[in-house]
Amino acid sequence: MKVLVVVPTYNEVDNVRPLIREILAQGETIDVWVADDGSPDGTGAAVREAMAEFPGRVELIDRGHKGGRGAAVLASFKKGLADPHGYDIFFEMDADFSHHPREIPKFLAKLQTHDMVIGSRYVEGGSTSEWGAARPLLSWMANKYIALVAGVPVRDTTSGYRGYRRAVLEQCDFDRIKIKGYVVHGEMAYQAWVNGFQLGEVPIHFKNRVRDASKLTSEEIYMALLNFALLRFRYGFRPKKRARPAEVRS
Ligand SMILES: Nc1nc2c(ncn2[C@@H]2O[C@H](COP(=O)(O)OP(=O)(O)OP(=O)(O)O)[C@@H](O)[C@H]2O)c(=O)[nH]1
Ligand SMILES: [Mg+2]
Repeated sequence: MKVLVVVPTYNEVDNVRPLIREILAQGETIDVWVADDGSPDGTGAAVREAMAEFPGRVELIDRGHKGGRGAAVLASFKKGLADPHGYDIFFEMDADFSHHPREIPKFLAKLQTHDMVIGSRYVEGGSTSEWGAARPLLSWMANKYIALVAGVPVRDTTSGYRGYRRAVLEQCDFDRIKIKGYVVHGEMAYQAWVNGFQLGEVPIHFKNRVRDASKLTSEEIYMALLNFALLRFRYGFRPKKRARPAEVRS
């Protein structure tokens, strides 16, 4: 089973190499693509060093200018689907160790019976750390809101740590995803669900890096709330019928 882990980066020079090492240590059939938006801190150069350290297992997708996490990941998935390696499983995860690579085997186990697996802070065993009061509340409320207006049967729709079977991404209509902020995660999950795929969650520990303030603007928040409310009308209310996933060969 060939696995591709996509890591979006913007100014992650200190994290990216240690992260690549930890991801590759999770299995011999795992490759890593770093989708960097021309980070001024030299993240790209650090990735090139990792490419020399692990020949054939690491790629740099240099996108040149800052275009947002979501856009970088979607572009990498498109490229990954067309890649001759024929990847069976795709992951996305943050570069700042908020998402720890040691959780990857747990995702892979669940992907034996599910099409898309979300690393969840809000299922039993999941947790977060180092957060102030505002952000966990905002995140929790956002997830409750999404559950209410969109009805996707997962607890942590906004989590950016996830694994997809190839078929889920092949069916995904990337070009319909217009807003490239934090709603990308909700919209991808909605598309997977409406396309009839089996969604699952594994508990993760989300370790937040210490930062002064939330980078979300109020405009981004309003646009996200509106977009979630429209998902049902844009994509339909009910999942298509689809045969249950076959066991993936390992
Ligand atoms: N390619 C790309 N990656 C990005 C961009 N913005 C953020 N990222 C990456 O996306 C991931 C999540 O971004 P973070 O900055 O950690 O966002 P956050 O977790 O909400 O905020 P923090 O509290 O700062 O950690 C990290 O790996 C970032 O390097 C971007 O514009 N382009
Ligand atoms: Mg982060």
